[in-house]
Amino acid sequence: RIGPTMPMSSERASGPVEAPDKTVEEFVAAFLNELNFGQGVLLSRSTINDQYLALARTVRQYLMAGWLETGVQRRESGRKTIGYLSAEYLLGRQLSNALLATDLQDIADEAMKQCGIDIAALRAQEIEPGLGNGGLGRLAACFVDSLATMDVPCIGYGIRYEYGIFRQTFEDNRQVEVPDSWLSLGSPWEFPHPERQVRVDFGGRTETYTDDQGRERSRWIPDWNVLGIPYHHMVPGFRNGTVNTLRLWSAKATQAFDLQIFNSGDYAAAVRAQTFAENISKVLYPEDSTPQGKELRLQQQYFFVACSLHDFIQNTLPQDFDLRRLPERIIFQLNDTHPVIAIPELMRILVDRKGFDWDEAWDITRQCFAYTCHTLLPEALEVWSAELLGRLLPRHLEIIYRINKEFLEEVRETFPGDEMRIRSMSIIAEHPERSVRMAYLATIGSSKVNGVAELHSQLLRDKVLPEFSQYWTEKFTNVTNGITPRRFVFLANRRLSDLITDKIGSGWVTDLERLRDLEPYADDADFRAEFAAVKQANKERLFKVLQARDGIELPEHAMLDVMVKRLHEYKRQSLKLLHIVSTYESIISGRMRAEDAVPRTFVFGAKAAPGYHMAKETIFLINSVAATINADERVKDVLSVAFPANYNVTLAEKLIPAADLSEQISLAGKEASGTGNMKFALNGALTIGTDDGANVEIRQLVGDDNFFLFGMTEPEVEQLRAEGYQPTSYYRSNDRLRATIDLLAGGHFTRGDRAASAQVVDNLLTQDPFMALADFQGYLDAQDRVDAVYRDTDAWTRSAILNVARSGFFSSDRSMRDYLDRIWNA
Ligand code: Z2T
Repeated sequence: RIGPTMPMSSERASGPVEAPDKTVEEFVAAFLNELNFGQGVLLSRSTINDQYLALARTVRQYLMAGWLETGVQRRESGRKTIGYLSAEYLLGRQLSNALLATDLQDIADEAMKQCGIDIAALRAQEIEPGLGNGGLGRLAACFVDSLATMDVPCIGYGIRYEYGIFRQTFEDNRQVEVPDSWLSLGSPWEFPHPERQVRVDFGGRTETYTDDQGRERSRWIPDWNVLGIPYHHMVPGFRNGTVNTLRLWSAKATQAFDLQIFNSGDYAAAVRAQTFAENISKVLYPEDSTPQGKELRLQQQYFFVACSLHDFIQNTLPQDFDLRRLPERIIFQLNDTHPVIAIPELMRILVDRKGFDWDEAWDITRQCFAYTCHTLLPEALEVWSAELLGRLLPRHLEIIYRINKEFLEEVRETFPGDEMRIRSMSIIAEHPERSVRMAYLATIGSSKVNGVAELHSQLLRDKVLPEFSQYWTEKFTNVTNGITPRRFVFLANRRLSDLITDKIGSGWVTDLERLRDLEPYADDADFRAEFAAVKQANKERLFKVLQARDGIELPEHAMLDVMVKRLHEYKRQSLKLLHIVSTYESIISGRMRAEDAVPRTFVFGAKAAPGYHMAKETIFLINSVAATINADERVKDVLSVAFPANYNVTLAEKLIPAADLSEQISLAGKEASGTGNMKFALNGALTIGTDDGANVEIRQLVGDDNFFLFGMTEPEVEQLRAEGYQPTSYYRSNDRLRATIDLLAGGHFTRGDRAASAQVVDNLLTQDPFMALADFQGYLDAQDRVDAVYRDTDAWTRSAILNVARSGFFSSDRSMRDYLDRIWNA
């Protein structure tokens, strides 16, 4: 068919907003209309990208009425809104999710077929918005999905980075980063609203003055500013008509800013100044959980927080709203400390701009915030130097000092003379330089503080914020993370979804605990066969993807053993590598016959922060080991190692449903929660894991028989550390470990170049900060247990089914219920 076709009827354009009918005919008509009138091309002349954009805009039409209607309802109802403040949203592709939410998948398939288009090619055209690093950003995306599905009012606030997380490529086995220009081919999912721009001030100084009532007050005289332009994204609920909003801010130079320099005649400087302002939302910082303390990052944080607070107070509340009642209308959830500058910002708005007394403003402010901590690593706790904060946000620093002074006075009343305690609770650290501890500010300025898994919340209370948890026992709580079953089961694993729905109906998609009803089928041989066939089909689908995407060829029948997550020493990809090399060494040394090994395919997916040297060396070594093993005839089809580049949400959706074994092997006490672990369990992989993060809860739920536990517990880690950990003693006393490390160190995987593997190996032997060597033997033993169960196909499949049936708890819908009940009072 060749367009153009009739435009949409004119009644529709002027009457209430209506979606096209959910028929193939109307879908085709709307699509051609978008192609012709939106994209300005004929079908016969259109590129795949034209077609993708037109399809996206067509699906958008089906969401529009719900979006506008949700907006009206939200304004009229006066219900409390969740303002989710997050510097990251790792959304994944939008097209498939929107088709799923609107239940248009089959109609769109058929409509495209009628236009002679392969819809799969259009889906593949979308560059996923990678506006996050990993777990924290993906969690934010799952949470907004759940809130829309539960019809809870939520605005997700964040930053519209022009470049998201870098695209990873490999050159000579080393990671090379390529900028992710996700907007370059058009961005059909966003709605720019330049008319709703917000001005954000920076720099300058403060001065004191006396107000009309004779009170001493402070005012901020900033010296530069930028504009924030909001871009709205739809967040569709699952087939419920609700569409919430994600509001991402983009920085633009203000006219005042460039004109000033422009008038001085220096045109080049004026243009430079513009770039300077627009740099603020240019690029996502690629460090997962180890912030770099860069000035631009603080600018990003304040930029999006200032825009968001202003937006909510000025544009979302009714005119003349009494701000004393603000806590009835909003709760700002702080996704880690990245948005914590919102606390002094709200104080500034209330005190400096709205004329509130300090005490009343403070009372309001604390009720409007709740803080989620996502880490235990001391190096990941954000601290800003007072010098930098004072230079960029002088009034905010002043406010922070006052918050601190009044808080410490209060503590002094409870604990007179306990100056040690006072110092340890101060927001301000004095060494090595005067600085602001953002987690303390967050804790003091929030009504609730939560960790992200039971163990993590416990350690947060006991180890990270012990004085605070004693002082405010009620303030601390846990909400275990979750994942959206829509994207990570229903969308990613259609085959499994159909099998489940066939047995227990489709209610599980929005009520995941219903998966319990699958338990009896674990003992049903026919069901097990079907379940195993689904897994096999998912593997074949994955292998096709890896073949097309990376040219990787994998054997059809091998256990698929997967470790996908950011590259971090605490996550211990190096321990996984030791296991692989050890198995390989056993075979090539003749200690084990290849025929006796359970065939395994190991898959890694991991990005390293560009400045994280040891992580990049580990990537190099994994790639080197992979190349050597894959080329070695002695282990052909018994051991294979694949490391597809650029692991992201899109690849996760293919990889996770295909996995047999999920690797969750962090050193106990280091992984706050993990969420990949939940995705694997819900897709029928068994976990080999330590007693860490949400692994603890997964094991409790699925049962010890269906989980391969190994390694030290957190108290054992502490004890070993206290005794003085010596990795070489493990190397000396364990023959397997020694043979493994010697093979790695001897240049076998690096064409005889011993130096090439030396950094990772020496780090393990001399520092081993995350005690991989101490857990090595336990890990191998657990892997032997994995092999034994895997040989018994029925036993394995039975366990896999039970993992699915018992993991309903890990729905992010449940996480949202918990936040609503325990934190938001909404
Ligand atoms: C992050 O992804 C996580 C924690 C951070 O601490 C920062 C980032 Cl970017 C500051 C991860 C945790 O490592 C992971 O255990 C957890 O599951 C995830 O956040 C979501 O809570």
